[in-house]
Amino acid sequence: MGCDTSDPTGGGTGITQADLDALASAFGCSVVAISVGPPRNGSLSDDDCTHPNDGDQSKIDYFRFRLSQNMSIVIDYESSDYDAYLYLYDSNGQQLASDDDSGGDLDSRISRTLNTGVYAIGANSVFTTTDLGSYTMRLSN
Ligand SMILES: [Ca+2]
Ligand SMILES: [Ca+2]
Repeated sequence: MGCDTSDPTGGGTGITQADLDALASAFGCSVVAISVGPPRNGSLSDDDCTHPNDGDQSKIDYFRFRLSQNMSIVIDYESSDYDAYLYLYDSNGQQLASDDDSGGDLDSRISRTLNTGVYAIGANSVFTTTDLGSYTMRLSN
C-alpha cells in the first residue's frame, strides 16, 4: 500500500475485488484499466453502454485507474470523429469533474490533483447515438 512508487498510477495495480465490484455496481458497464503512458486508442460504437443520465442516449466507455499516492494527473480525450465529452468519477461513480472542450478543437481535458484511491473516467460524446467513431485517451502526470 503506497509503496509501489515505480508505478503510482497502476490501472490494475493494487485494485481489489471490492474496488472492481464497486465500479461494476456504479456503472453497470465494463470498466477498463488505464495507467499513465502513451495514448490509448478506442472507439464509441453502437454496442457500447449508453450514458445513464444525460438524456441524449449518447454512448460512453469507462476506464479506471488507481493512485497509490496523492498526485496531479491530466486526462486528455481526443476525437476527430465527434465532439468529445469527458467525465472523472470516484470509485463509487460520483462525478468529480467534467469537461467539453478544454483540450482545444472540441477535445476534452481534465487536470486535477487527486488523493490516493481508485477513480474512473467516462469517454462520452456531446450529442446523440450518431456521435460515434475513434478516440484516444491519455493519462499523464
Ligand atoms: Ca467502446
Ligand atoms: Ca468537446
